[in-house]
Amino acid sequence: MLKEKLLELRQQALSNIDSADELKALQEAHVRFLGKKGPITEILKGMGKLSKEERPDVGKLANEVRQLIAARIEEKKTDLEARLLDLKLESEKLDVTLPGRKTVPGSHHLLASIIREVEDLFIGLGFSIEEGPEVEQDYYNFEALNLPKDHPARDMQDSFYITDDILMRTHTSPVQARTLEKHKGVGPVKIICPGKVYRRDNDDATHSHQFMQIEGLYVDHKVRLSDLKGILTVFAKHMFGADREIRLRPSFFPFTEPSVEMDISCFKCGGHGCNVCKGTGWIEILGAGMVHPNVLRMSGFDPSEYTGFAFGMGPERIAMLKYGIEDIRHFYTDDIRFLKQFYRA
Ligand code: 2NL
Repeated sequence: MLKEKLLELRQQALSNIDSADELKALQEAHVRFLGKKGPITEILKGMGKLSKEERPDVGKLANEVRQLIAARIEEKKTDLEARLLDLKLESEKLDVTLPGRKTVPGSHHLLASIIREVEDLFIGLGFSIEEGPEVEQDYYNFEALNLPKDHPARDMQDSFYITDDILMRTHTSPVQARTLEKHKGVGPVKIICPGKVYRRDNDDATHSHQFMQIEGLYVDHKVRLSDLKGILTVFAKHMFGADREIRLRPSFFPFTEPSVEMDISCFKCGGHGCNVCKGTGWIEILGAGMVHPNVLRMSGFDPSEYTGFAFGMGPERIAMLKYGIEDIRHFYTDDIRFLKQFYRA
């Protein structure tokens, strides 16, 4: 009886093990046939109840069956593990001969490149770069620049106000006023101030409520309008070609006296008249002038000892002219197809 049962168990166990295709099934077979509560353990435990004649035969067979099952499980386990490893190796195979994925190198934004170009030129001319806060006091943005409260020129530079006295700067001039103040009446001050500025404007092809400005300031003994003209000529040739000529037209800014507007000879037609210069041969590039004595005085400089020139330009305008861009919003809407055209190494 027991011998037949053991042979049957052996049969069951071996076919169970043979058909196992997961390690988990093997573990289950181990518990089921060889576990503490399994049938073979039960039989071995009940040996005492057997007759003396039966005992050795049944005991021997039970042990043999147990060892056979254990050995077969071990064998199958080694087998399965090898097969699983093969599958894993196959699925994780790497073809090291495949060509690599190309990384797309980034680049500066066109405006950043223009600003860098202007900075590099002026650093070469002995200027240094100054930066300052975009959230600014009314005093530095307007008062210190000869734009007292209720001055009509404030209308052209309506801003975003944080409080009655704090606003988003409408130009980078407050950085220059702050720098002058820091020098405590002792020149020279020779700086370039690039940065973001804000105006309460409705965005369209030529207006943006946020845009860039680059201003320059040179204050020293005996700085003259002819110095301004010389520096601006160098600038025009550097940015728009060695053949450029400049002309200054009288203008008005509250913080300079006299004030001028600078044109360059058209880089497309050379001055004969075309669509870029609207037939005039000249293109307006920037505003400038001799620093107003009131501005010098308010920032701690004695206008009888010091004079200076200042200029301000919009890098968007320079980029639009240089590359024929018709809409200022292209700079700020991050369309990669636009930006990509100006990638530089
Ligand atoms: C323009 C004109 C200009 C200035 C900016 C300036 C700054 C100080 C003193 C005097 Cl601290 N002037 N800046 C002067 C003239 C013109 O900008 O049309 N910019 C886009």
